[in-house]
Amino acid sequence: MNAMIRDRIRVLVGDITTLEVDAIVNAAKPTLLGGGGVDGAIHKAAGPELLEVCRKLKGCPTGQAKMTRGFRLKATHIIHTVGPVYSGGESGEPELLRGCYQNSMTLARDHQIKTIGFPCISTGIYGYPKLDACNIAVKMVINWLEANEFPENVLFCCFNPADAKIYEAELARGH
Ligand code: AR6
Repeated sequence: MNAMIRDRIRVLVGDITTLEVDAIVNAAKPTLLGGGGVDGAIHKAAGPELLEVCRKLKGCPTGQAKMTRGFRLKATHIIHTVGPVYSGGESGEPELLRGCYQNSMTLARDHQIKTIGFPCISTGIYGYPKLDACNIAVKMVINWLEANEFPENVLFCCFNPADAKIYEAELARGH
């Protein structure tokens, strides 16, 4: 990875609902009707209008992504993507997780989003091993940024310092 690409990627520790960016990504469930983890936090912070709009989306298949406004969030948009439930890694989980990043980045590019913030999709309730998930996220994002002008910047918003260390180490490896 060259320095220009590395400059477009940041690793943060914090609550993704507080980010003032063009889009944050939600690690949602297929119904898109809210849940626990980051999904619950985003729905709580965005307010009840988000749930109303999500009902009209009629769900989202695993690995795909759909976009809404951010409502009461500081983020302008929310990209809702559904990560795979990890069940050993032999059931297409890597491809599906890659799809989450790819389809989120595609939506961001198509809406000329400058800055997008990702949580560590699937690595909480869905049980994806953190290092493997990080490897997929970082590789996909680097490849994307090498080929696309938008989004200009990508934030990996980790909920705790241990997760951020995994991302920093993976980025330092360069790919
Ligand atoms: N900001 C940033 N990251 C967060 C936050 C937050 N406010 N809260 C949690 N995380 P998870 P999944 C991190 O479980 O594994 C929901 O019920 C968390 O530490 O939220 O994709 C949905 O409705 C972890 O690193 O999502 C689905 O049913 C990461 O976010 C299911 O959980 C993802 O953890 C999705 O499971």
